[in-house]
Amino acid sequence: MLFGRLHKNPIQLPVKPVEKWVYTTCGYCSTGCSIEVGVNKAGKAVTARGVETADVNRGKLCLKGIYEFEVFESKNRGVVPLLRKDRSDGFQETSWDEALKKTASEISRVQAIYGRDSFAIVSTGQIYTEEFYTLGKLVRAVIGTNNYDGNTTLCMASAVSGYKRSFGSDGPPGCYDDFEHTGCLLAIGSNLPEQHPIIYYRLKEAYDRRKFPVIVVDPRVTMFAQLADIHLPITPGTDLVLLNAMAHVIIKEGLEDRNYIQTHTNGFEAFNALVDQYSPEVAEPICGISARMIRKVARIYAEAGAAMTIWTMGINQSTHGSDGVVAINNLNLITGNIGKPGGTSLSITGQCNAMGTREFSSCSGLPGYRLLENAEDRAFAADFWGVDAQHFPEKRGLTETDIFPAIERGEIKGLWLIATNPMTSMPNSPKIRKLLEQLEFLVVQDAYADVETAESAHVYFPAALWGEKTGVFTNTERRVNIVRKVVEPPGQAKTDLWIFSQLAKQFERAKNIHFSETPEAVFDEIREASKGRLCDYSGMTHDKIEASRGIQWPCNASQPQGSPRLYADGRFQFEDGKAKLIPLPFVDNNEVPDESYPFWLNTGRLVEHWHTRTKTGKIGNLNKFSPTPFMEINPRTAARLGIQAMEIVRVVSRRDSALVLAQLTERVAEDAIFIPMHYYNCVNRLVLGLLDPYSRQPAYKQSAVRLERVVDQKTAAESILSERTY
Ligand SMILES: Nc1nc2c(c(=O)[nH]1)N[C@H]1C(S)=C(S)[C@@H](COP(=O)(O)OP(=O)(O)OC[C@H]3O[C@@H](n4cnc5c(=O)[nH]c(N)nc54)[C@H](O)[C@@H]3O)O[C@H]1N2
Ligand SMILES: Nc1nc2c(c(=O)[nH]1)N[C@H]1C(S)=C(S)[C@@H](COP(=O)(O)OP(=O)(O)OC[C@H]3O[C@@H](n4cnc5c(=O)[nH]c(N)nc54)[C@H](O)[C@@H]3O)O[C@H]1N2
Ligand code: SF4
Ligand SMILES: [Mo]
Repeated sequence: MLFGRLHKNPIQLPVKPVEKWVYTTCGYCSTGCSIEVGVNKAGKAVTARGVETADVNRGKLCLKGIYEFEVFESKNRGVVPLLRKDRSDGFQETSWDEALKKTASEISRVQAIYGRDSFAIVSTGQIYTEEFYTLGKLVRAVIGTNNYDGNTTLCMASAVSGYKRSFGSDGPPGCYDDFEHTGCLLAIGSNLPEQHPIIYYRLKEAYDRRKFPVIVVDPRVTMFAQLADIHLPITPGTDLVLLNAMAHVIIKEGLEDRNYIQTHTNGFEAFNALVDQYSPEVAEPICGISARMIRKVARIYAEAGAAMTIWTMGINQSTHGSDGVVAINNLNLITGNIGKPGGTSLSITGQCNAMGTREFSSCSGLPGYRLLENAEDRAFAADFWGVDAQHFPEKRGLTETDIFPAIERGEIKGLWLIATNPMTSMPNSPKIRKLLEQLEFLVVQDAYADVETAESAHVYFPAALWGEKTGVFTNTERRVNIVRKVVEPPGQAKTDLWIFSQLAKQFERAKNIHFSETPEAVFDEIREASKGRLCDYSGMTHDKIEASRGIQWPCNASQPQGSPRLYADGRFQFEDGKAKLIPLPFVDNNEVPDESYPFWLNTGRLVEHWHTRTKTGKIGNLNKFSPTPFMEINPRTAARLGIQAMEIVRVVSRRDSALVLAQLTERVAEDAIFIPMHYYNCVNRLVLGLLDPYSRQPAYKQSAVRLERVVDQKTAAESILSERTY
């Protein structure tokens, strides 16, 4: 039963004549559903279905996956490379050769004048792993800038940082099968039914069979909260205090797993001394959850036999994002819940291939979870690529969120954006536009020519999209799955892989470095580079992946079918094999509501839309559900302020203001509003986006705003409609 309905009424696509079914993996979220796209005699994608034999989705798809084949026909795709001398000129169509030459010469020019790190690159979590690997080689071995990052800093950086601090390496240890074995599921800041509908379906299947407590921690009464056994409507930004208090109760009541702590962890004494200060009575006024309830959930968790925690952006996008992840790991380490069936810390990943970029893009290091900080790792990559190890920096450069301030300071003069749209997704968006305009050279590589960033670009590279090329994605549970090419890219659009390998040819210093040009050949390099690493792909091939409907790494000679879990033997990635228990004092540094800005502004997602809507905004079957920016507001708050349902309201923060429709709903508390992130020139005008000190991820979920009624509704409506409404 999905979403609590007794009789499901699944979406039925009209039956169309299909010549062949092509196996792919969904290119939206990181659930990793297998899709077969039906192609007709004319080579056109006409329908789609979930793959019954795929363990992840077992024939199911959410509405984004069902309609994904419609992206091939969506409007405003980039079909020809574009070039302009300066921003006052219009774009001219150009050849690939010219566009690549111009880009390479501008990169070289900027680096020659201002130094090699003055050219920055920001990529994505949404291209294939083969493409990431090739980009990494181009950046680290050829271009040489250290200011190279991905939009994953906006997304999974806190999870990565937290895993590294606790376990010595990135890599989610659990899997979806853990739902089948768990005795308790704690979900923090994750709206699974809307954002990962098919992971939710897997959870619900297990839950319906075996009823176990599901506890949801979210300030908002999400669909997940409504379906939970216990909902903890936490005060925004205080999850760390709740987690410390749960550990406090567990240790005070002797419910911890002493044996596991002694054998597999370091740091218990200092950790215990810290959580000792966080009694449920101390926590109650900070996180707004009663001491009685904190004791109750701590006991349920510790006594469950096997218990697991999942989390997403409610934890990661916070000033204590990385600490929140470490606190979740602490909780699971003291209860012996890592690497065992049903006992795990499973971050629910965001984008379809946010995992692949972490593994092989060399964004924050070198391929295969290797580190720039480690001489042996640098030597390996140098040897593998045929460059001098001296060429590599000895520590990682700036993250995306530090690259923009560096543009403002004049340290970065050129930028290459690949499959990401910071004009809509970064906090403080009006400032982002100014900074893009300040660059001497901006190149935008995107599947859509109408992406907002292209307005400020000097060069635009039209990219092939999901399903117009072959390659692999890694999902939330470390499962590598393949997307086969379904249709040809439109016009002159080229795969990201082609663009990277052709751009490499423009540089003299790439002459002696080999760039493989087919996804299969790149995959072979990845297999080789990953041998013996935690993210070992050496036992996989494209065909084997398709036949298995995805394989979970590590996959090698001793684990040829892959590995469902990490750390089952309790050996972690630190030198001595032990995990770390880390004391985490709570620092309250958020922007919080006050007299002038009395409401919490919470932001996030809707099931029907994908991020900045470059894709879903153009698919009628998705966009029709919410074509216009809106906020969720509590009906009592609305009544108090005289706001009617569907009235346009001005939301004002210390940064800027935005116009939204009012949707009256009990999903939000009386002192909070929620605005989806999907609309251009909307919520990210308002968000402060303080950064987590470890991960540099922005706190998108906590800002303070006030609400102003708008007298002239007609002009306000025109203003909203003048924005990108698609
Ligand atoms: N339909 C759809 N699905 C998607 C995406 C999409 O754009 N559309 N994007 C994908 C990506 S990249 C990501 S990262 C994931 C995100 O997936 P989720 O993180 O599940 O989605 P969000 O809506 O960003 O935020 C989740 C919840 O965090 C809660 N929250 C806010 N503040 C706090 C807090 O202080 N504490 C706690 N505990 N919770 C808080 C919010 O109320 C919200 O319900 O979704 C992926 N799936
Ligand atoms: N207020 C607020 N802001 C947020 C968030 C939030 O919760 N609240 N969440 C943050 C998070 S978790 C994320 S992940 C970011 C996402 O932010 P972005 O990455 O900026 O958003 P997308 O719309 O996914 O941008 C992807 C771009 O890649 C293009 N594209 C798609 N496929 C391909 C391809 O194969 N090749 C190329 N070259 N281009 C392609 C698309 O057209 C699109 O322009 O937003 C962040 N911003
Ligand atoms: S749950 Fe995620 S991966 Fe599965 S069909 Fe929906 S968007 Fe695609
Ligand atoms: Mo994300």
